[in-house]
Parts: sequence; C-alpha cells; structure tokens
Amino acid sequence: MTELNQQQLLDIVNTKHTAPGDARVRQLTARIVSDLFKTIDELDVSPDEFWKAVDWLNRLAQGGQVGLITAGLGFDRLLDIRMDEADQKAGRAAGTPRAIEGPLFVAGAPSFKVEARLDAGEPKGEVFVMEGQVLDTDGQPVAHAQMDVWHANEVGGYSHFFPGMQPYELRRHIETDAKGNYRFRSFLPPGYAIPPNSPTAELFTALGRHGNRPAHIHFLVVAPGLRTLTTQVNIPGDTYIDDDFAFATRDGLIIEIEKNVAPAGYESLGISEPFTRSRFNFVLQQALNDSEASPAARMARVTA
Ligand code: MBD
Ligand code: FE
Repeated sequence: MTELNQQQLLDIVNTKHTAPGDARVRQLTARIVSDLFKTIDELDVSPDEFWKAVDWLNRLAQGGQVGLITAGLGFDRLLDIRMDEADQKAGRAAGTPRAIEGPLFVAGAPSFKVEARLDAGEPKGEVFVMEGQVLDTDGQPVAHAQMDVWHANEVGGYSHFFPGMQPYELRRHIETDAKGNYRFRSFLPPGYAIPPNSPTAELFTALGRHGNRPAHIHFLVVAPGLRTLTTQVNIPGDTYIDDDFAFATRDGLIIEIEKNVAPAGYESLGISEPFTRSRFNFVLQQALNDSEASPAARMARVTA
C-alpha cells in the first residue's frame, strides 16, 4: 500500500464503490466531504477540535436538536428563499407567503370540523380567537381544506418535545366548511427560546448569538388540487419580530390583533367575555402536480 497525500485520499473516498449505489447521494456526499477536507486543511483544524465537534454532533442528534440547528443556521429559510425564487421565475408568486415548518410539527393531531379549541381548562393567557377562510388565488373559498395548527405553551414549550405536556397539547387539525371557514380558540403564545444547557445553546453561546423566536403560530394547509401551504403567523409587538433566530418572519404574515371583541357568536368556543381576535385568510395556489397538493413524503417523516 502506498502512502496517500490529502488529494489522493479525497479522490479515493469520493470515487470508491463496488456497487452503483445512489448517484445523487454519491454526488452530494462527495461535495460535502470535499468541502470539509478543505475546511480542515485551510483552517488548520486540530484533532481536538475535530473530535469535540463529533461529540457535539452526537449529542445534538441524541437530543433530537438537529432541526433546531438547521433553522438557526438559516438552512430552513434558505430552502424557502430558493422556492420563492423558483416561483418568481415561473410567475407563480401568489397567495399567502410560505414560512418554515420548523422542527416541531407532529402529524395526527385531534381533528375537528370548522372550529376547535387548542387550549384546555383555565386560560393560560389572553383569550384569543383566530378565524378566517381558506381561499384560492381567485378568491374562491376552498371547501373542506385541511388545516393543522400548532403553537407553544405559556413558557414557549411544544407538546411532544417539552416535558410535562399532554400529547397533542396546543395542536389541532381543523377541516374548513363549504365556504372555507375555520376558527379556533387558544391563547396568544409567547416567543420561543432554544433549550438552555443543550448542544444547540452551546453553539449559539459560542457564536455570541441569542436563540429566540418571536411569538408565532404554525400552519399547514392542505386541499385537493391546491399547493400545500406551510406557514407561520407572527403576533405584532414582539421584541424579536425582526430578530428571529430562525430567520422565518416575513411581511404578510404579521397578523392584526383586535382587543375587546364582543363575545356574541363565540359561545361555542366557551367565550362569554370580551376577547382578542385576529382575522386571517390563507390563500393557496393551484398545484401543478400531485406532490405539490399532497405532503405525503413530509407526513411520513413527522407521523408520531
Ligand atoms: C420553533 O418554535 C420554531 O418554530 C422553529 C422554526 C425553530 C425552533 C423552534
Ligand atoms: Fe415554532
């Protein structure tokens, strides 16, 4: 066996195979390995630095925090920007803007027709109703659209990820009526902060960055023939609204809040006193193919 220099080693790593494998995976792996070899060489990464990073990655993955890091380093927003650019080029930039799903969606939430309560028991904050319609880009109502809505609890925790919460707490599935209507009651959530003393927090501390998100509510809206919309709305007035650690806030997604709305007509949501309301319509584009209209592959990865 001959000695190898760096380039010879890289060439072997990137070309060695005894079976065809998957061409795309081979292409991506070769590129990433090449870039990392280069980083290690040019930035003179020491073995201690390298193995410290490996330990960090192991702990990150063990804690299920890889999706926090991807959001915090801008990858999730990058994917959205690239889809927005493709839409611009194709002349199909219409409807409600997309915003990143984030790592905390769970499929299979309890399902309700037209209206639901996300909260349970005692109000945990300001009583809040969000309501509106699902529409297509011609302004036509979308009958029986399927909406998933999820948000953080009063301390910024999401069920299935934050200890002590009930399964599907603050997560619901709502089917719109024939006129595309939906409404739900909950409370205005606070912002989110990355878990302290976690691998994610270690990196953010080392980067001198905060790990806060402004208050937001997540949505996934699906309807036959229409393009699945993954988005979030932001609650105005939050300190971090223009300083989201996940870079996900955008114009067109900051809801308007009406305070002291009269309770008449909201009895079915258990409301008998003035409350806070927001009206918001979700506008979905026409789907160009089945996969745009059905998030099947995505769902398979997030089913609890
Ligand atoms: C969140 O609540 C979130 O929405 C994102 C994108 C990342 C981390 C936590
Ligand atoms: Fe979130």
